[in-house]
Amino acid sequence: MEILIATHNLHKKEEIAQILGTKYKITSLTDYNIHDEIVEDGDSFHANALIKAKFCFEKTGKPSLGDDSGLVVPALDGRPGIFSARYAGNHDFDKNIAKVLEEMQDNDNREAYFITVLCLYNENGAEYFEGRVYGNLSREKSGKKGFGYDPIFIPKGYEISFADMPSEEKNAISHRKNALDKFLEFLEK
Ligand code: ITT
Repeated sequence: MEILIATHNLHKKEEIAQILGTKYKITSLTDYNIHDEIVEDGDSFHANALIKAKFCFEKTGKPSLGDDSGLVVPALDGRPGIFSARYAGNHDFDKNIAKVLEEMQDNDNREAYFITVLCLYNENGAEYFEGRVYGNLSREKSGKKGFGYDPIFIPKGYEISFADMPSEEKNAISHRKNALDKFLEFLEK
């Protein structure tokens, strides 16, 4: 069975493929030669996941899965949140991470979580699945694996960042894994 992911982010596609395993064929917008920029101007993760999934369904006619994710830092009133991809520079993760670390430099409350909201969109409308992983922000970057804010996020119960872990380890506990488990439960019902 094919699952079309409404994303241009190949890291996300790879993670989803690794989490779902070989039972599903995972495709994304690139496989359909769709390169349009999707304007994510929703005011929540749910709204943006819907925008992506609906766009993709309307373009391809195939059931589509949007993934809107981000890093939420309670000590920063929830930022970067829905602005995670463009907090300091558009998809510039050196700048985005530097901004978070700078804003947090005098803060000892380093709690943070990653969230993924998935939206499945097809002729029956939208279904949502949410996953989170809690942890703490480090004081400096560590690790080269993963993507985005992974080098500064240390999940609860660990001493290393997501970017220091083999992908199998991140993908066994991540926000994306937790959301995909709910999606699979729905699919297999
Ligand atoms: P699409 O919209 O095309 O799916 P995107 O990268 O713009 O790709 P988002 O809008 O969901 O994706 O942006 C969320 C940003 O949050 C993303 O650019 C990442 O840098 C960051 N992010 C999302 N998931 C992450 C993860 O698992 N680890 C680290 N950072 C993550």
